[in-house]
Amino acid sequence: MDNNNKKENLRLSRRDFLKLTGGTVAVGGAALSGWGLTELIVDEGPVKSWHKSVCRYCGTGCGVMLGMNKDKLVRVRGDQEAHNKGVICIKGSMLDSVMNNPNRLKTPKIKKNGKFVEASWEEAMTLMTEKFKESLSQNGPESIGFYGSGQLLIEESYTANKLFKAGLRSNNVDGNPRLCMASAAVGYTQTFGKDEPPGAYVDIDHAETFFLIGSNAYECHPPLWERIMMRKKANKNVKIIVVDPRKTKTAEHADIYLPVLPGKDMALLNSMCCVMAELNLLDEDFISKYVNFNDGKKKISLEEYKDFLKDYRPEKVADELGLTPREIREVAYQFASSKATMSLWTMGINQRVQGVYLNNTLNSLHLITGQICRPGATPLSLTGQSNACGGVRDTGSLSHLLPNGRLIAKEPHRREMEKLWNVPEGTIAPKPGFHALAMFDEMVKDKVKVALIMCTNPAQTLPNNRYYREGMEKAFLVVSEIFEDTETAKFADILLPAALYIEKEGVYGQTERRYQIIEKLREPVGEARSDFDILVDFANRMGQGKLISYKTPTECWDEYRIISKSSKYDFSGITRERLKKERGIQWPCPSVDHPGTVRRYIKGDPFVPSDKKVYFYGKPDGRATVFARPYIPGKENISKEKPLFLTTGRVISQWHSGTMTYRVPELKHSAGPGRFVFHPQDAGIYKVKKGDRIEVESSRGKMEGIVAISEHETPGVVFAAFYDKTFLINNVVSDDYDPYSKEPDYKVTAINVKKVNA
Ligand SMILES: Nc1nc2c(c(=O)[nH]1)N[C@H]1C(S)=C(S)[C@@H](COP(=O)(O)OP(=O)(O)OC[C@H]3O[C@@H](n4cnc5c(=O)[nH]c(N)nc54)[C@H](O)[C@@H]3O)O[C@H]1N2
Ligand SMILES: Nc1nc2c(c(=O)[nH]1)N[C@H]1C(S)=C(S)[C@@H](COP(=O)(O)OP(=O)(O)OC[C@H]3O[C@@H](n4cnc5c(=O)[nH]c(N)nc54)[C@H](O)[C@@H]3O)O[C@H]1N2
Ligand code: SF4
Ligand SMILES: [Mo]
Repeated sequence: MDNNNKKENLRLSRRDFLKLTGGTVAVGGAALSGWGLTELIVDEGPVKSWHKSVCRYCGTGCGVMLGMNKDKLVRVRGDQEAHNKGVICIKGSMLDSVMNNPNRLKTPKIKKNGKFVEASWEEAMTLMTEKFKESLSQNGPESIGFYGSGQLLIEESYTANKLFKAGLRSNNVDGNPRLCMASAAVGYTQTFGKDEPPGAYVDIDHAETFFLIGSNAYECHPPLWERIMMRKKANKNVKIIVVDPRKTKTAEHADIYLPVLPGKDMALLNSMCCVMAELNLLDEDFISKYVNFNDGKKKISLEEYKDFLKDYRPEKVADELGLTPREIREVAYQFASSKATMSLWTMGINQRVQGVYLNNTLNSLHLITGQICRPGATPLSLTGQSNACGGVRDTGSLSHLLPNGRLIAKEPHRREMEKLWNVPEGTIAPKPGFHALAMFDEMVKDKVKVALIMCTNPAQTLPNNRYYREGMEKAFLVVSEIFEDTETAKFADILLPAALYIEKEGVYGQTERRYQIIEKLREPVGEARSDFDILVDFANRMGQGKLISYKTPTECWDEYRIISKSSKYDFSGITRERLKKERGIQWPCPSVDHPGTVRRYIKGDPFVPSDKKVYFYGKPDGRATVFARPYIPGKENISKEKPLFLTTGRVISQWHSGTMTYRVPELKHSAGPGRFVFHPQDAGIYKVKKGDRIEVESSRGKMEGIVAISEHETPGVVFAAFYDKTFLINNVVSDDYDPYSKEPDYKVTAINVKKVNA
């Protein structure tokens, strides 16, 4: 901990911080020194004790040191001994402000005649139980649902999943990772036979080419961006390629920037593969040993795959992409010929109607060039939420999944889980439940009648929002929240006050298969309870006390840890004791003396036979699959009537629906209110200027908002973030989704704009 205490005597008040930065976003990869600053700005009194923890927010999963003064969080700084080496971002550094907010929801509330009335836990839980029981007996298990979150702890998601699927016999368990990681998860599973990435963050320190596509890492994964910048500083051969319609802060630092038009990346990736084949840049040795080709229905040969690629010659697709053939060739050559290429992508790829195909093809680029299974050479899908990987993907808390990569639809998988959970054969229903959008759609259609919503704010974050709100209005909703004034809380029939972050204990799993623990450092505010305690109590009241027999997160972890033994996720060696001591451990980790696995599918991975260098053990023959995936234009395309693309996303200082970060004055000030952001050229064409009020119309509806202008945007593309609840951009965002992952496309909506007369 010595390292962590070095800077203790340097302090800056928040006011000083704002003065210094002019209130704007100050921190980012461009200013390497900026990171030091974030360690200094939090000062709420003397620290009595330091505790290692994990940041609450994003999938980077930064290790943080929390300075406590009795039960008050007074200081946050990056943990020098964690993978992020002390670097954290502006949101993480201000966690104390959220923890110390006085306006938390402190008691349960029940809606009576349209108004919330304070209630006891007993009253709230009794009513909740009655409603679920009534719906189950009158309308069956399809009429109830659980809508969870990649921000719940592993023990919480695991418990909800087990309770609903093996106890209440409803597979209607889904959550916000469906809006976020589903395409990456399905993409990995199809390519490698198993979800979760083969590589790790440490590959950043070895890569020579970074291929960032649909990722604004500068704003959304700042410490990883910082790490990329450090790598570039250390090695002059390092090249950064960024593919993004918007000239983001990430794109600004690229060596090669491809401003591709929204929605068309499939043509680009196939074109890159085509160039690689034409220029003999394929790694035929790697291919012959470890790769199969498939057209989606059957195995094909390498020659047939090459034939498929011929339609994507750069000259054929460049116009459609808004690029030149030369740019495509340059990027393909750089990707294939560099010593080690690492791809990083996020929502610009996952949240797309072709999200799974895009993920498949990104994996394929690595497989056909042999840019995989070596230090620095790997595909790495960056995770969004702090616990989307560990909490939801790994525990199988989505409507089609069971724990550790098992599928509801596969009978042997159901039988296995029934044995492990000690429930009679046939308990788990064979039909997958409703995915996120379908669950709310079925509320509109009155099929799903009662649901528990935990740690997520769908009334603000679902696309085509007005439609799904109809369902929230109709159904009986129990909402577990930390604040009362969220958009979703408005639709609650019962509001349950949830404990937040260090008011409870549990495990988070981030992007690189690393599990880390958050320990409880103070009591919940008011009468708030952890989501874990709420779920265990609910299970008992529903007569499922035998199934959910554990009482503490530790007991739950031990059950789940042992269950993992019979899967290729095996993390049975990651005990609570180790988590408390170590800075996270990467699975597979089959025994307590195992150090964890940094890179999968190569020597050192416990599942790779000792006589093999590379082995894709998710597949029966040990070979990964390269799919020939066509580019299919989406329905949301520009036309005379809708001449602009709307794309949506994030800014560095705000977290999703803003319920936490928009309450922190410095972060609110830094982001400003939600706006439609135009490129100056479009502002000229559409005759709008900063501050104008406009109406935006899409296929899903209309909304009004204020104009901002920025050189970071691209002509033809309007950007909007979704943190401001007074600017509900999801009212106009399309809810078209990928047919395989069911992940909605928040990135491509065709719109027209009209000035509103004052
Ligand atoms: N500051 C901050 N950080 C966060 C979060 C947050 O709320 N705030 N949330 C976390 C979560 S849950 C997530 S999922 C991640 C998201 O992290 P990112 O995916 O990096 O963030 P986004 O802003 O959603 O979108 C990324 C980029 O995709 C680009 N894009 C849009 N359309 C296309 C396209 O057709 N093709 C390509 N190639 N690119 C396109 C956008 O211009 C944008 O720059 O961030 C995590 N980190
Ligand atoms: N337009 C547009 N919309 C998007 C996206 C986009 O790119 N564009 N991205 C999508 C993606 S990738 C994501 S991940 C989603 C995120 O969407 P959401 O999950 O809906 O957004 P959050 O604001 O993270 O919601 C978390 C909620 O949980 C509450 N909360 C915090 N901690 C706790 C806790 O410990 N327990 C409980 N019970 N509650 C707690 C918070 O107050 C907040 O209301 O948004 C999606 N929506
Ligand atoms: S990058 Fe993500 S995990 Fe790290 S401090 Fe920022 S919000 Fe927290
Ligand atoms: Mo996300």
